[in-house]
Amino acid sequence: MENNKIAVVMGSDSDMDVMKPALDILARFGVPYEVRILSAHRTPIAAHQFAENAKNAGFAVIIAAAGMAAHLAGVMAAGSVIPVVGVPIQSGALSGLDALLSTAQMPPGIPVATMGINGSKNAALFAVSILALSDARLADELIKFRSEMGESVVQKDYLISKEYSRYD
Ligand code: RP5
Repeated sequence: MENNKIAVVMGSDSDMDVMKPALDILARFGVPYEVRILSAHRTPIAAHQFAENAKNAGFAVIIAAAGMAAHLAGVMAAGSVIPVVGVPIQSGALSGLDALLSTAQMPPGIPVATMGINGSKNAALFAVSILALSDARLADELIKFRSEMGESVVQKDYLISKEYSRYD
């Protein structure tokens, strides 16, 4: 089976708003994806089974988002050898620092590519860049995406500079 799908898993439906930018990016690049709520703590067996089956199910990358004591990305990485991209979610008393450290500080041997807090857009772009290694269309689309982003910054630079610069 061709592994061309992205799994977007999150610990709670309360993470969904933060994860929507990831889905927008995957849709923009025409990448198929499946969205699941799986919790390392509340549904640990389902989470582990998903990870174990991910490669056979045709997934190329798992994006895993969770807040607080965030172990979901680690569980995904423990259960599968496909790349796992972690998104620490800003929630609870520590506002995401807890999730950032829980997601990033994996023991040697079981890596998680950890994005910034709430970095769902970058997670999707990172996943697309992995797919683009063996997909020329996606590689071209990524170059186009960056070029458009650069052009929009040039445009903003021009407008902001014109409006706010003073030389007297
Ligand atoms: C984590 O706990 C989830 O990923 C979520 O970010 C956080 C809070 O979950 P809820 O209590 O809102 O379901 O497992």
